[in-house]
Parts: sequence; C-alpha cells; structure tokens
Amino acid sequence: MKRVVMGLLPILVAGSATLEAHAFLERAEPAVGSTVQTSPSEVRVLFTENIEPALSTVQVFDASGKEVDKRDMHLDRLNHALLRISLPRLEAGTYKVVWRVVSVDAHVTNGNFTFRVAR
Ligand SMILES: [Cu+2]
Repeated sequence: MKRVVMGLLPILVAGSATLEAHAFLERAEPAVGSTVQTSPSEVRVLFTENIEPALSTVQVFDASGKEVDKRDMHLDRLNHALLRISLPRLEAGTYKVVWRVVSVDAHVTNGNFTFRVAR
C-alpha cells in the first residue's frame, strides 16, 4: 500500500507543476498555421511568460530543413515575453518555426509551428 502511495507522488507533483505559468506560445506573427501573402520581415513569437533570451532559441527553417532566419533572435525591448527574429526575403513555400525557451522561472518548454508564404 505504501508503495502505491509513493508511486502516486510524482504524478501529483507533475500535475501541480502544470498549474504554474510556464512559457507557452500565446500567439505568433505570422500566425500559427497561417498563409501570408508576402514575405514577412520577421517572426514574432509571444509567450505566456517572460523569457530568458540567453537560454532560448527561435529558428525558422524552409521546407528542405535549411535555416533561413538571420540568426538575430532577440527579446522585444518593451515586452519581455516577445521574441523576434529577422527574415530575409522568403520565396513562396512553407516555413517551420522551432522554439525552445526558458522562462524566467527557469522552466524549459518547446514547440514548433508552420506558416506559408503564398508568393
Ligand atoms: Cu514554469
């Protein structure tokens, strides 16, 4: 019986941890899964928590898996939950944004989404 109770503890801890505010994607520009008519000059990813930029990455890849961003990811000067990364002029196609961020509470989250440039 004691073993069963102990076994439940990690689940309870994990369950309560999800109630804390970690940095999840709030919204992005271009929007998640969207199609934009012209090449965007940058990708902006807004998180639900402030971000530690030195420990975080956002990268943009084309359909062949080549990184196309300008590798200048930075925190917005005013909004510390907003990461920005510049883009060159993109050809029409589907692009994947891959993010891995550390929020100010030191929790790591990651994910990805795509957007499409129509022309
Ligand atoms: Cu957290």
